[in-house]
Amino acid sequence: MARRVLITGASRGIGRATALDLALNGWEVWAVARSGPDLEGLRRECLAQNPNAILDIESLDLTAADGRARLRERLSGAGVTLDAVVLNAGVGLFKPAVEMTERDYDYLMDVNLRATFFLAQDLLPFLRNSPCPRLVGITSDVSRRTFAGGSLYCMSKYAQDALFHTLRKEWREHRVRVSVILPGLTDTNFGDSQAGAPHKAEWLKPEDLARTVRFVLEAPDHVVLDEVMLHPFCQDWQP
Ligand code: NJP
Repeated sequence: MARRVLITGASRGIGRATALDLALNGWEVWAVARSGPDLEGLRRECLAQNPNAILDIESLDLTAADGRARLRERLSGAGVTLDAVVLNAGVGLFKPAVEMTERDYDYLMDVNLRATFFLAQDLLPFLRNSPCPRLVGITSDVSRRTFAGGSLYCMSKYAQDALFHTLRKEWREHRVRVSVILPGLTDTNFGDSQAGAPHKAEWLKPEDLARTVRFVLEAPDHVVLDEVMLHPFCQDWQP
């Protein structure tokens, strides 16, 4: 039977590539993001490549409690058991800390922290009946380093790292294998940047992350990849 995975932030970038890769490799995918048209485009592309692929889409704002409640109800109503959850949605905002406003703070923390925290709380129970449940957090190499202009973003990624490591301990008794993937520079539209810009030519591609997520999800049952950090070779990573 096909395994079922829910992926957040699936309308573009890393989440989209991951949803497509998993759906084309035999997973049943629930793809979640705000942009309905982008999710429709993802489904069309997926079915064009394999008409038998299963890719459901759910358009909602993860920062809205009623949106998250709708997702919960839809999963409960359909009697869904999930085998994996990939919490990937995230936003970035980069400027000196002294220039950050409370609005900036709320915008970034609402997605990266509040939504990630409450989604984990909402979705982990749907993993309970899976024979080999897995939770994957797409965090960042800035869960382990800081850089000028990245105060709020680095804070949010350090905190996500703490959350996933805590969940690993709390959900061990339910056999949930919790992994974090910590990417370096990746060529997407992240933080309002331009995917495909010339200076990103040597960066990781979303497909590199997609392959990594599948490797983590398809590890033998007795294996958990606690952490996977990956960088483009051009990025000289230092903690
Ligand atoms: O970003 P991007 P990436 N409700 O902007 C969704 C981490 N990372 O793929 O709602 C629901 O292309 C948004 O969908 P939409 C990074 O921190 C990246 O690069 O339609 N969904 C879109 O699908 C993040 O955690 C780099 O706008 C919401 C997705 O999130 C993850 O990788 C380096 C939402 C963002 O797609 C994916 O980033 C690194 C909301 N309120 C870590 N807000 C990098 N790119 O260099 C956003 O170390 N989304």
